[in-house]
Amino acid sequence: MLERLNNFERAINKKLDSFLTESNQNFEIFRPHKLVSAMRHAVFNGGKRLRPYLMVEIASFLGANKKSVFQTACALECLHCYSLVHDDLPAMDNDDLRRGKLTVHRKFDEATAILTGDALLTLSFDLIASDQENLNSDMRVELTMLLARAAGLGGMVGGQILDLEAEGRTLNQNQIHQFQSMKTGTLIRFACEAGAIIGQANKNERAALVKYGEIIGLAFQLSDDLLDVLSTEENLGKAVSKDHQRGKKTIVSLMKLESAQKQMKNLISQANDQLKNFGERARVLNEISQFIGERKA
Ligand code: GRG
Repeated sequence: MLERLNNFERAINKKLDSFLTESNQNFEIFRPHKLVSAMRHAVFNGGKRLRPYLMVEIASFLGANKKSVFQTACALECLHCYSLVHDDLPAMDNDDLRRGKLTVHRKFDEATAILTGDALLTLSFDLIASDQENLNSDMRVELTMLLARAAGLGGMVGGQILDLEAEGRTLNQNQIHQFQSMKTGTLIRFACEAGAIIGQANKNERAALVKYGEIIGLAFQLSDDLLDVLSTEENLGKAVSKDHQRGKKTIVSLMKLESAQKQMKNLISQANDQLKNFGERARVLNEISQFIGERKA
């Protein structure tokens, strides 16, 4: 799995590289060198590319040509990278390191980091809406709307503000699940749904893949919370124990470590249950859920 993810990383990086250049596109006036450098710093710093990988694998096991998914997959990765740049800002998590490298506001400055996030977010919508191999305009409109809903007010951005508001307050497991599925889960769910749309899944297949995405989104967040407690700065490439220090609410802060690890096993098995009707075709998705359950970084 790791080797395939690494191969995928090389392929998607090549495509991302083609979009993050200083050459103007139609209707643009000029691309400032500093902004392009900061965007490239935010994007090319060793991210796992898990969300685009999920999207491409789902669409391709459903029969789509992998190449026809790459631009939408890049759009999602640009949006994910924007969220990390803004999350690291002094007004939010105030982190110096991301993926073992200086965060954008530490390498450049705060204003540049804000604008880098803004430009990655708008580039994401540019990529998803503009012409793409084998994607008709109806598909592109649906993908654009779903990405906006996943990333915005009632999705990732909404989840982020609920998370900030939760610091130092007492929340139950359902409340934590709600903001975590908004903050982290929506982009993972989108990766799966977009793969289903591009692969022209039928109604039942699409529903199962969306459910799979929701469950692995929760598992991914739980693994992130577990790593914050169990891993080291060297392994993760960012500061650890930050959740506890800031009074952040996580499932791990509510229960014993062993219960959280048990919950992780349950989530992985529930995720895999969604794949039963796909048979051998979905084997790579079983491997992805396993990878999330056992990930070390
Ligand atoms: C600032 C609008 C705004 C939103 C921020 C994504 C997010 C919302 C906050 C990040 C906080 C965080 C660490 C959440 C845990 C899950 C997560 C998104 C981890 C990072 O994703 P990975 O591990 O990162 O896929 P790489 O570096 O591999 O791309």
